[in-house]
Amino acid sequence: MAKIKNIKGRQVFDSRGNPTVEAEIITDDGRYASAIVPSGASIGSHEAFELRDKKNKKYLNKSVFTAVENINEIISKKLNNFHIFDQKKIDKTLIDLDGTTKKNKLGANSMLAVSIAACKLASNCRNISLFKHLGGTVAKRLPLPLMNIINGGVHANNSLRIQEFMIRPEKPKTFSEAIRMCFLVIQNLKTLINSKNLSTTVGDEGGFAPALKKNEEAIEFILKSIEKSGFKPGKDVSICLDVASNELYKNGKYSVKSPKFEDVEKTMNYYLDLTNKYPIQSIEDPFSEDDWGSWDGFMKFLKENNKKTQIVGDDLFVTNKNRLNKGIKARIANAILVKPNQIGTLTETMDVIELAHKNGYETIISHRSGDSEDTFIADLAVATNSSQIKTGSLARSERVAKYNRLLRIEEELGNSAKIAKV
Ligand code: 2PG
Ligand code: MG
Repeated sequence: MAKIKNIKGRQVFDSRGNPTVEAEIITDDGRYASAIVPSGASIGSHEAFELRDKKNKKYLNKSVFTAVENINEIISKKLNNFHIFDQKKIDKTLIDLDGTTKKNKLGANSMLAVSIAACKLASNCRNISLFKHLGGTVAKRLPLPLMNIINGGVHANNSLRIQEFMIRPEKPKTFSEAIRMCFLVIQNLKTLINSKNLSTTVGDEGGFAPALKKNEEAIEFILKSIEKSGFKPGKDVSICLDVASNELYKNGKYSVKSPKFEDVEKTMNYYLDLTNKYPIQSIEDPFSEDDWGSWDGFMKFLKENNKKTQIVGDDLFVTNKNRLNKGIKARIANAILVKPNQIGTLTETMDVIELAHKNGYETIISHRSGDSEDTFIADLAVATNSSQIKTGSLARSERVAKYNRLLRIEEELGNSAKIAKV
């Protein structure tokens, strides 16, 4: 069985041009694999720690040389000779080596790069696809894409309050059909935005970032594009939002509708108005990470109003099993966004997904707004039978790479490929 011979860390760059960590592992029989970790802009305060060099002026304090050194000097020595198939042992050793709850010592960026590279290398050694290595023979279901086609909030240079305006194809027969549907909507959206003399340059996640002010304007644009593509809004293609409301929260109030802060009741009513008026089927982070009372109230409020909206916890749960466990008991959401770098190892990520599925939660595997050519999350989505993947628009290679990987997976699965339903 192949053993780890060497682990090498290096600083590379992400899609925003910021430094990030890459780890490369080599086995004693000469095989190797590498992984690059992503980085967020709207970061939950309960996320695992991302280690950056606070005193490196040459890189505006954004370099990751300490995290790289942790890989080369500490992790590499500790994991030397470990069996490459022993993912759980590798991850547990990383966790113990760090010894802190938030991975403050080694940095979640150094740990995750190694954890994912190990998984990739194990699949190389078995000569099977990553999704099969990780998910076994039952991994046959492609996720529905949640495509972020208009960018706002901290991901764009416009005044849109809501961070992500997404589309989700409903009941496509195949993944390639789902992508074709998104492609059409995006092309029509581009024409429509152009026709209003607005810019079609894109934001951090590849969605357009026109200088719109009101959330409703963005939604109307998307609605028209869905119709222009020959689809029925809500039936063929629905609209999904990531409010990322941590960024819009101050002293118990929210500025979701406009820059003016409003109380929770008004904010809830605003969401209800939006879902009544538009085919919105999913809302992520409608309330801030520690405002659990509002999340709880919102779930009850939606039930009273007969709404079956998917309510997704991102900054709320931060891919953390303890927070998800509490959330399940408190019934404050029905879906979780899964970002491996929020927690720092693959094993912990898999555990969170398992817990979510056991409790009837939908899982949405997600990129970060600063991402890379690494396509690991595409395989992860199939391996874990997750119903959705959120990885930006059909633009910017770091986003498209994940969709292209899923197209290849669908092809590899051939007749046995299925697509998720929600
Ligand atoms: C989010 C993510 C990804 P960021 O809020 O869901 O879209 O953004 O990586 O900036 O946290
Ligand atoms: Mg989010």
